Amino acid sequence: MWKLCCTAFGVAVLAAPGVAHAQHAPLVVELKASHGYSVGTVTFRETMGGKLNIHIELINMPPGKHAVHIHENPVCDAPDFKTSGAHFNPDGRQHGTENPLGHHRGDLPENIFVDDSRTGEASITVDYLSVVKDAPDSILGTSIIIHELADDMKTDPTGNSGNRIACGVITEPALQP
Ligand SMILES: [Cu+2]
Repeated sequence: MWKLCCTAFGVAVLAAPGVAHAQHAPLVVELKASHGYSVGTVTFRETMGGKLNIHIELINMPPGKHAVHIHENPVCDAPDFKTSGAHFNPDGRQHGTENPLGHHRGDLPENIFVDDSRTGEASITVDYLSVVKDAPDSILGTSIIIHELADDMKTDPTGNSGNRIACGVITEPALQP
C-alpha cells in the first residue's frame, strides 16, 4: 500500500514499503513557490550503487534554466526562503561543481530546464549525498531550493543563481505526524 501523509508544513511524503530491491523507500518532498502553492515534487531515491537519485518535476514555474541546491536549514519561509540559510556545506568548501576549491555538498551538477509550458523535469544522480538517517552525508534536516536563474557552477557562494523561488523541506518520514 502507498501511504500519503502530510506534515504541518504541508510536505507530502510517499512511503512505499517493500519496493523490490530497494533498500530504502523513496522520499518525496513537495516544492512550494513564494506564493505558497505547490509547484512540483522532488523524489529522492537511494540507488543500488549507493548513490542518490534526485528526480525533480516542476509545474507553473518561469521558463528557463534554474539552479537547484540543498540548503542547510529545514525551513521554507515564503516569500524569499532566506531562512533556508546557505548551501549545505559541512566540508567548508566553495561553491560550484566546476570550482577547483569546491564544491558545497549542497551543489548539484545540473540545472533544471523549464519549457514554455512552464513545466520541467530533471533527474540528477550524485555520490556525495544520502537520505539515509545518520549517514555522514545525510540531507535529512535540510531543504531543497529552486532559484530564479541558472547556476554557473563556479561562482562562489551561489553560482549567480539569483533569488530563491521555490522550496521544500527534506525531513525524515518517521518524524512526520
Ligand atoms: Cu541555492
